[in-house]
Amino acid sequence: MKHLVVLGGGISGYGSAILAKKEGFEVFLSDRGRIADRYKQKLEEWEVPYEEGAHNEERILAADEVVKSPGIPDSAPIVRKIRERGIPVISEMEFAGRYMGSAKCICITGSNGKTTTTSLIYKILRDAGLNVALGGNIGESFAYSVATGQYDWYVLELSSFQLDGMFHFGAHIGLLMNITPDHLDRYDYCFQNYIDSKMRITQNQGEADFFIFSGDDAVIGAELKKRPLTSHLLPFTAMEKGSSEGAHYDGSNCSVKVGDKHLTLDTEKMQIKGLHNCYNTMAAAMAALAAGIPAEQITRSIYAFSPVEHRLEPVKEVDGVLWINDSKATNVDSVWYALESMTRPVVWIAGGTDKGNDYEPLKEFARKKVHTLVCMGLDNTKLIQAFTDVIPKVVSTTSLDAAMLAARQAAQSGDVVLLSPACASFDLFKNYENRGELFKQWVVEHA
Ligand code: UMA
Ligand code: ADP
Repeated sequence: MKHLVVLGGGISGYGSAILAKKEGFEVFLSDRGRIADRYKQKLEEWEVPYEEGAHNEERILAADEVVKSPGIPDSAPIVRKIRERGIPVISEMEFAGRYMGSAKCICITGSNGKTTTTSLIYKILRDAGLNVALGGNIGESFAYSVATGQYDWYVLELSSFQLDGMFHFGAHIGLLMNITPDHLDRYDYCFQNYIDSKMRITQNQGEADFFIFSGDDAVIGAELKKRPLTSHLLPFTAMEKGSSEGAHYDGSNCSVKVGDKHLTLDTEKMQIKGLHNCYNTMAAAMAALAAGIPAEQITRSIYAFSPVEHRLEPVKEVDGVLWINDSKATNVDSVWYALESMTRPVVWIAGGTDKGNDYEPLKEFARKKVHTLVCMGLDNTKLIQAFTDVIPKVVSTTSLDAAMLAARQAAQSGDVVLLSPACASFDLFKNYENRGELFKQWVVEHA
């Protein structure tokens, strides 16, 4: 019997362990930290042996293969030792992909826009009555869905960490939204390493497969020149209208064409706003056309799709001031698109744990659209330095309460108060969800 070790007992690890058990492996799960009670309960139900609090090297190094959770870096000592022994290390996607039968995968990656595009594609397929599961970097794990259900389609959001351990797995429909620097700490601070990881979305794709990508992204354009692809290429653009197939946004409508099927979307009728959401929608529409969904059904689902929580989510309009929660904007690029989409004067709440941000690209929109910047973080020095001569009023605060009071005081009727931090949340909050939830709660209770 093949001996499989699963490293990490989070959502990815427990799903992989259960799938391995179901497929008849002798499986052992090891977590260096604590495993949540709900996952332990599942492991016990499925009679999967596990350990927590340490990695038992002897037991782990006896594995034939290791499935590594995406959050565990290659630099972790245990991973180095596994590799030194020549034991293959794969990702949950690679593992689960072996057991999904004849199901087809739509896989979405990119630095920004993954969750929005994944959720939209999932909605379109589900509305159309397809037998579809959602997974990957969102919701339940892919492995758990493969172990416990039988689906015809999987819509999978893939992080670069999940792509890294993929070797034979191929997406029938692969989407690459954009590539901007992120997670560089996991890629030896080398942008090209991160780019190479993202480009793995195209691996193992053949003539029957589709590759949907941003035709406006210079990084992707340069990569495509380096590698000839045999899949059906479908770019989405807002700049120049390129090939006859693909999608184009002309400032008011999105026209989408895949083979002989096409549709046109009126962006006024869409609930998700801004240029970035036009990109996301064009990509999703092409994926759905490639999956064989009729154009009218796609259009209907798109118009009915509302923003995913914490992504430019309108919370409430109070005394003419609209409060918007964009807590998931944890990098400069996502804030660029948030500011781009603003049509009213802005009070901007930003700050948190800096990820080595360069704020230069935001200055033009900040100058034109923002009258007050409320910095919300333990160390606001960098934001204050960047925007003092750009935005008329810059206020420094070190708590959510103080930031919200300052924003309320600064906002005039007709304004927007936008939480779009450009930073991670860990200085003041548990995570970006916690930051967004507290923001919304404050608006409801005090705005
Ligand atoms: N651990 C060890 N040994 C180590 C280091 C960690 O055992 O040396 C253990 C930890 O104690 C912990 C477990 O590994 O219990 C955590 O594994 P994990 O960080 O991979 O977390 P999971 O709960 O399994 O969730 C992962 C993804 N997390 C990360 O990539 C950080 C989830 O993405 C994903 O949804 C899930 O697998 C299912 O595939 C989350 C995420 O933050 C949403 N993703 C990043 C992002 O979106 O920016 C990439
Ligand atoms: P991801 O899953 O890749 O983090 P999300 O859909 O969760 O992407 O969006 C994360 C942040 O990026 C949000 O602030 C959102 O408004 C912004 N965003 C969404 N789509 C795009 C895009 N195509 N390009 C740039 N920013 C985007």
